[in-house]
Amino acid sequence: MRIALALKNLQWKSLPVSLVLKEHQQDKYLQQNPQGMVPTLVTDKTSIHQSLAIIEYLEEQYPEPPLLPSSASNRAVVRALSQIIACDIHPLNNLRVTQFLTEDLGLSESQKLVWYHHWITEGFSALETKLEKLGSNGRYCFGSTPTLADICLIPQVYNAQRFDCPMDKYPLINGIWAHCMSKPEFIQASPETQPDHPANL
Ligand SMILES: N[C@@H](CCC(=O)N[C@@H](CS)C(=O)NCC(=O)O)C(=O)O
Repeated sequence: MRIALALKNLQWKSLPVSLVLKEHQQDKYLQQNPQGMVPTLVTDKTSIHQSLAIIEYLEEQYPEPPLLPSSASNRAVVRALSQIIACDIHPLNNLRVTQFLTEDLGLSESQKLVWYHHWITEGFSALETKLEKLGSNGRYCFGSTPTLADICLIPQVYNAQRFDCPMDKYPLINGIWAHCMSKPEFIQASPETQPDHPANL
């Protein structure tokens, strides 16, 4: 969501919700988002959760610069790349899932990492092959400008690096990461530049 807001050059205010302090599970936030997950976008007209829904809303409300291609078939390609990440990788490695593995099912930290790496490897391998087939230029997932797919990919690479996932088999994904992370919109959306990041408190 932060990357989309930055790419569209929109003004917004951060209201941090700490996952570490479990603020996302407290009544105040649950009233805003009963699912208890971040992010939530609150505007003067509406309150929206689910990142893909938020970004599609921003795309419709603020079409420039576009985050989806102009043809229906290419839009479907970009949405498919995005959903590999947002629907099939990220949910499996989310905090509540990994906490369930360790706290409820009794897995060790190293077993949790095996799980984490497995789903990243599976998803990124498929994504890398798909990018190859699409003729990705290794700068963005699709075409020559950032799209919804890059917006989904960059935070997932960040997570993979954070959990020491082997990344050497994905030259295109690594190239896209390096290129996007040289852009101010991606840098200003990164966790390290947020006001509630531990380094900034
Ligand atoms: N499908 C949701 C997932 C949101 C999500 O997983 N948010 C994470 C942080 S990146 C979260 O709130 N996790 C809390 C938890 O797992 O308990 C979306 O795309 O917005």
